[in-house]
Amino acid sequence: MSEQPLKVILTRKLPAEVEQRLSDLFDVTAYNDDKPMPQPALAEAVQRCDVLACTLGDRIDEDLLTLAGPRLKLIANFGAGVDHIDVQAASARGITVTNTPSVLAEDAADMVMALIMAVPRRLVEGVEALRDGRFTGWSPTWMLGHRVRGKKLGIIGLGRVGQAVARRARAFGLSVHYHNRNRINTHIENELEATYWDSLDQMLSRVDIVSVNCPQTPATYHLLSRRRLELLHKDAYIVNISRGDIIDEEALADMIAEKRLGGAGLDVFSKEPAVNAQLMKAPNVVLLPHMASATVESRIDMGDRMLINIKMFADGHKPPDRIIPEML
Ligand code: 8YV
Repeated sequence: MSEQPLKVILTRKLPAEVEQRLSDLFDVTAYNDDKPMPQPALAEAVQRCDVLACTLGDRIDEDLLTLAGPRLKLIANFGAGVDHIDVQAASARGITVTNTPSVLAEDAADMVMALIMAVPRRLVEGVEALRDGRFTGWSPTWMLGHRVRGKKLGIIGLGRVGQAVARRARAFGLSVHYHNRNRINTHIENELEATYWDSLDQMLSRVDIVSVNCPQTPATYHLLSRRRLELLHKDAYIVNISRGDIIDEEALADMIAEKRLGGAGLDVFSKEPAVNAQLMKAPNVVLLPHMASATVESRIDMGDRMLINIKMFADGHKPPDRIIPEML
């Protein structure tokens, strides 16, 4: 590595302390806007930096990577999901891609639990009823939701976030079921008292609540297809804080409108920031603006994690959070 500090281009405004720490170590150019960097600016950035520090919302596809200059050797993503980056194309050009896993798992799992509680217990409907002046006093028959305790939770993807969800879910009296690309080790399975389902279809037909916690990859695109959603019973709930396209969103919206599902708690959408109009209107859904990891603590930790990856790379080591294309 040369003595010159690496040229790092930040595609998005990050918490001030993160930007400061990065600037202390590297030659940083920050894009000081809280919007995704426009594609022409990204094209210009990849030509003149050693490290592109990007985030979700940036489209780092093959066309963009074709324009990359010879200096670009690391794409350090601020965030866990890398579905917006063509990791194969990067790897083919000798560019390493890293992400920031682990650090946001606990906060994301809290949000899953918040949605698991909010939908069956009609939290948002209750707040709205009160604000609209429809609360005329306690009633034995008004605002009845459904009990969470005793329900079966099916987690799709028992990685870091999925495991953190499972731990919380047990405390709420839910039984934990999971489907994962590979069965996890027995020690963790026993600790979580989790039942593994090799067949996603079979798990879906038996659970009451589904939590989507797998990454979006070509293999998980519309994993919850219309056919699979139809395997769920009509009072089942779906929670998704991962990526919108893992669910066939139109099918989900239709089924909710037709009362063939109990409801949904969604933090992510197919065409963010646009939200499906049918979902917007449904009373039994809780919709959030992609904020599962939105805590000051997570965002600072994500920044630190990104910095560690860049620093390790700058020092000539393999960054800890390398994405291995074959693992996607
Ligand atoms: C989300 C994210 O909260 O890191 C990402 O890629 O999108 C996070 O901000 C994530 O969906 C949690 O699983």
